[in-house]
Amino acid sequence: MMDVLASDLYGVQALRFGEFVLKSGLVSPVYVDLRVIVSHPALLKKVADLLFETAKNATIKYDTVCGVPYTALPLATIICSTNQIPMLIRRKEAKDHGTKRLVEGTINLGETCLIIEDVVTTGLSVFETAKTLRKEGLKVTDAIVLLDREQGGRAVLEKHGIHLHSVCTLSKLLKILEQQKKVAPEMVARAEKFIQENIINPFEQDGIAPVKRMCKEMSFAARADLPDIHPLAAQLLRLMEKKQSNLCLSADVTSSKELLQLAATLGSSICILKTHIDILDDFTQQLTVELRALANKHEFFIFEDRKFADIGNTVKHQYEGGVFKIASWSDIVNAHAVPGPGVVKGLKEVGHPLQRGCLLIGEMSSEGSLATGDYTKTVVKMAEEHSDFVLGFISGSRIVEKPEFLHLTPGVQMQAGGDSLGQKYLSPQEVIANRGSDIIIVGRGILSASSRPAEAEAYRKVAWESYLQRIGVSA
Ligand code: S5P
Repeated sequence: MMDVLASDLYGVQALRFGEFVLKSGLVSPVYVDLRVIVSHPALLKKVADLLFETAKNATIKYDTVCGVPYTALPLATIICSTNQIPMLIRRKEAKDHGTKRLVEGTINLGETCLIIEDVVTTGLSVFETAKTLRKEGLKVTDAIVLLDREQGGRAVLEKHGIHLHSVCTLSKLLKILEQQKKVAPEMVARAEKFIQENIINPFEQDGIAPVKRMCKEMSFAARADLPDIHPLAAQLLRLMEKKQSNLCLSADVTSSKELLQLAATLGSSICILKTHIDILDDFTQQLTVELRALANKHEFFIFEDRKFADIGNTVKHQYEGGVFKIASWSDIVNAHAVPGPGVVKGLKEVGHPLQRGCLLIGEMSSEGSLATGDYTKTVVKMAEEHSDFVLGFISGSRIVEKPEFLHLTPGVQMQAGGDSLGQKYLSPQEVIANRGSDIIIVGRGILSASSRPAEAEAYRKVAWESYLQRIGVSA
């Protein structure tokens, strides 16, 4: 499907290669102009259908649709007319007299409007459309775009409460065109370099910096070979490739028997088994021996989700001793950065000699989490300073473009939504393909299924396919 789209867009010169002077004065090797598709009705319809499908797959709930003027207007029209959805039109012209409306169509206060856009670079046009719609009393939570140029728009929109869902990214289109031998590899490399080096932030004065992309999408196997990778991360990445699994099971059960049963029956589908050892009613050291044996047999890592958050000296004891003796059986632990670097130093004293690894909590999946913005940036800095022990993050999306670090994302279920205690869920596709995380962490999504092994396989498959899609390999 993407292959056809890429060659169609190339065929109508929506993508051109050479030397183009942009408005900013920069000389770009690639030029994207999707306005031309209005002259190609079959392609226009195809693009509209793809946008609608993307919204459907992301299970977004909305009442109306609004296209960002101008190219997305006909796209929104086709979507609304084909699927019988009410449409809104945002006026782009400045209001020249008091009565002129900024949004045309029936506005029902509190309804949700989905934004449609052809291409997102900085995110500014989508943001302005959302601002206008919100001023009119509408909710805007999501935007669908055909092409994400990956130059900062996604992060900017996220900051403003808008999830961006893209049909395709520019780097992926470039890869496909290279495979199709339509564009020379040197030109693709130049275009990719240009994208990566030119993140544009229209909100600079607001201090909202988008995530800067500094690396190409690499496979897990290639990342395992990076010279500075944590040895445990390298082992895990290789195991993920071998088992074709980027699924971590959150085994949140209260009996040892059930925990061991989960490890035995789901072990072959997962790369990590995550425990909350302190919720067990019947913990014994024998359990950890049996768990380790199952981890060796089925080849998965054990991650005790202890979320250490105290001064270095205390966490050292909590990690090494007490009833649980976590360091003796858990490959990976995690920690909050809130106490400062001492927490990592304390854990490292115990874990480093045992070749263990630690994940820092950069973001949380729960409603109202305080781990955002500058806090998250500080967490990244702390990880970089202790990369001999910290192998990655718990986060909702990729928070740093260093392929040595792993990103694990909790709050995942097939259907987006949440629970009554503030947990928020995103789909595996969204987390891996769009948000650039590496591993999904799934608990109740699997535990509450009638067949846990079948459900675990379903999650494994969709998360793995999303990873393949991200690195440009069709599943
Ligand atoms: O931000 C977070 C971090 C973690 S580790 N949000 C989370 O939900 N978790 C953990 O992931 C949480 O403690 C639980 O064990 C698991 C999610 O479980 P689920 O049943 O909601 O999938």
